[in-house]
Amino acid sequence: MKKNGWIPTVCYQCKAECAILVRLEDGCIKEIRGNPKARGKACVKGMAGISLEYDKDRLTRPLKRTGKRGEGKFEPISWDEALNIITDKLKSLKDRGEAHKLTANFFPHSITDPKWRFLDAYGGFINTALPHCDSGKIVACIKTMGGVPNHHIPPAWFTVPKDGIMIMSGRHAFGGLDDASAPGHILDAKARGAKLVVLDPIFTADAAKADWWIPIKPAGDTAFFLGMIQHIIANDLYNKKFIDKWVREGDFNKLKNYIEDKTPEAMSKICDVPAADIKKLATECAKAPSVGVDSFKGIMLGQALDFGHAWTIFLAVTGNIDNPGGQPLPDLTPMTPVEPVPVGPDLNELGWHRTGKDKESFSNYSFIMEPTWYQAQAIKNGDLKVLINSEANPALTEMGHKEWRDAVCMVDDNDEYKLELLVSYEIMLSETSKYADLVLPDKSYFERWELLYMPWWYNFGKGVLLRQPVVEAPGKCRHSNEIFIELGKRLVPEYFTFKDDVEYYDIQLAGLGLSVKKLQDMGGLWSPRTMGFRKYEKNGGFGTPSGKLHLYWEDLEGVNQAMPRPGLAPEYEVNIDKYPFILISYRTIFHAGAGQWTHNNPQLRDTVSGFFENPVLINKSAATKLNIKDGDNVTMSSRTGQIKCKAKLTERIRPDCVGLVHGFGSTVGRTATMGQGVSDNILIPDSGSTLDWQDVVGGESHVSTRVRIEK
Ligand SMILES: Nc1nc2c(c(=O)[nH]1)N[C@H]1C(S)=C(S)[C@@H](COP(=O)(O)OP(=O)(O)OC[C@H]3O[C@@H](n4cnc5c(=O)[nH]c(N)nc54)[C@H](O)[C@@H]3O)O[C@H]1N2
Ligand SMILES: Nc1nc2c(c(=O)[nH]1)N[C@H]1C(S)=C(S)[C@@H](COP(=O)(O)OP(=O)(O)OC[C@H]3O[C@@H](n4cnc5c(=O)[nH]c(N)nc54)[C@H](O)[C@@H]3O)O[C@H]1N2
Ligand code: SF4
Ligand SMILES: [Mo]
Repeated sequence: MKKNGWIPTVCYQCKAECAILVRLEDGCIKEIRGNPKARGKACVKGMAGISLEYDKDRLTRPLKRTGKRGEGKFEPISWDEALNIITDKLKSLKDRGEAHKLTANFFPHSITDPKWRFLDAYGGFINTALPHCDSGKIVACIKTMGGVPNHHIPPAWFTVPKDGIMIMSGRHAFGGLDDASAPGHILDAKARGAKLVVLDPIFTADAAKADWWIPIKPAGDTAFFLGMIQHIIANDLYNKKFIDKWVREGDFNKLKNYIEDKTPEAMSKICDVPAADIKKLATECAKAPSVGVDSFKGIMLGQALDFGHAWTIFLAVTGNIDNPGGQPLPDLTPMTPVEPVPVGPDLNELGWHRTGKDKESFSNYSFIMEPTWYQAQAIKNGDLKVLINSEANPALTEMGHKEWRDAVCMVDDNDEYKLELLVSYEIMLSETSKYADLVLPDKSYFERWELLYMPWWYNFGKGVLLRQPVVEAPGKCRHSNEIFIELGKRLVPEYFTFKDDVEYYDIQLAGLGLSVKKLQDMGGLWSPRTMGFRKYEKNGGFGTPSGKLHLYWEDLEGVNQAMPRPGLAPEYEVNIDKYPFILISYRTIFHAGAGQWTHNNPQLRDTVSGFFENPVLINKSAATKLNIKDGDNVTMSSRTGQIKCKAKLTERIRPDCVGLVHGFGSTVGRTATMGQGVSDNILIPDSGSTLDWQDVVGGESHVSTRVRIEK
């Protein structure tokens, strides 16, 4: 390991995973910046990674619970003892024919992440954070364009031509970074003569840079896009050549019939944007050389799947699929399979851990991985027996976290926990680890090997990035991948014949003529550096069954979703008098998720240069009516909970909305508990216990909930 100089690796202060350079002095990290070779930039969190690495709260040895779940009392144990406990439990689970009752929460850094391999080989169930973000778009991408399941492929803003249009619809790209270089690319495109349009109930940093801010009503985005599509079709502004060649026969006519009455005037009533504005943007988009639409969390409460559908139709009628400045389709890096390739369990047969009255209708959606909050239901039902948590914080991160906490503490008639084993892999203790039977100390992203080759690496199209150790791990930390490989060797050895993680990656890289060592020598990055636009032309069509775009989803006729529905989510239509405001939770550039990592970071939690607390944003006119002044203490209640916080009056939010930064409220960690702030998730209802309708719209209500504010 080098002791001095700049080393290329990959940041993991948030899920964007940007390419960075780390400067070492005598083996100590002194500076972090973006890796220019990968067009990388480091944001404020990325640069503050030094404080994470040397945090006094870092875990350094395995811990075993001594008190009750939730008390957070532990004693140190050896790795051997910890691994024996896990192996014994997993052996007995498999012997009972219940291997699929193991779930692992983790963030897959690649689709053949060793953790995922273990789950497939053992027969367990993966649960990732991914569906929270944009499952509506993922499913739509598969259904309409036959795209590969993909977390998020933002338009490649660095390819936007002059006069191209960039639309942010429920996307806060300057705060919820998907790549720290994206804001710079957006501004560069603007400087080239492209236009930025932001649809957001809050005047965000993006809105401040925009040519046009449209303060849309929350969940109005589907209606807004349908209004634009109607205008484009009714006025013959659509891309006829593209549609004739690439849309499945009959679909465009079905769309034409369906869209006839979705006029900008009609849609305006739903989304609260003047019809003239809908028409203006529609006309501009039809004429522009390219239009890219980025949307993410903001569309998740509205009928997320309906929005995703409207989004793909809009791209199709304007001819903006897989073109520069439009929506790229993924291009998978051809990694070599590691034989024998394990086949995961058939969850349709064994049963997803879905519960509730809409369990059956979920099969319609072909691809939505189970969000964390369903774990609570699965534990109650006896469908989840062992949970291994890593790189996630379900006790805090989600609405429904209270149900999750109750469920993991639930006992059966013999006074045994219904969830038989809960293991949490951590860098530092978290809200979740307080409930764990075993807490395992992970290596930080500065201390471990990892191969990243998912197709959404925004900056260079397909490629491979290497995360490599730049410093030694403290104490007895071991990376979760090493441990899952070890568990694999113990439980399903036929799939784990390679020596370790590095040898596993070497096999995967062989087909590209690479190895970990070679990649290291090349500066940690391999990429042909092409986005590979209009791949459907070369590949003879799209990945759909017909090879054409499917605008009409006949398989969802039964649930009335063959075409996107413009209506607002049911949550908006009830309890308006009692809860007059819509709560919007959003991100700040200083913090990531509800994780310990940034909230416990003194640089990011600093009162002057960081983000210390999360007051509720209220529009001045609305606050005046309630006699609330700037800085007043207020209570905010929803039908599921109540919080107390400070009020911050501003003009920068719609008067019918209030805003709260997501991710606060941790009760562990020296710095995390010093700062102030409240968790938005106390207020947000979850579908497991409160919102019956959510399963059938494919959305999740992180973004907005009805609330009341009182002084
Ligand atoms: N700094 C930071 N960066 C992150 C993360 C982080 O935690 N911190 N997390 C990463 C992850 S996992 C994700 S999923 C992404 C999320 O990235 P984003 O989705 O861009 O993040 P949010 O800030 O939650 O953005 C939601 C935006 O939508 C707006 N909004 C809310 N409701 C509506 C609506 O109905 N319509 C419209 N048009 N707008 C609406 C909000 O005001 C807010 O500006 O960020 C990633 N990057
Ligand atoms: N109200 C509301 N709720 C939301 C959202 C929202 O916008 N509003 N956003 C949702 C979204 S899009 C997502 S993706 C989820 C994310 O939710 P989670 O997937 O739970 O992610 P985080 O909250 O960031 O928690 C990550 C955890 O991993 C730990 N960690 C960090 N680095 C490492 C590491 O190297 N190894 C290990 N073992 N652990 C590590 C952190 O300390 C932290 O405890 O939250 C969802 N919840
Ligand atoms: S956006 Fe910032 S914190 Fe997230 S990976 Fe990139 S540099 Fe790191
Ligand atoms: Mo996310």
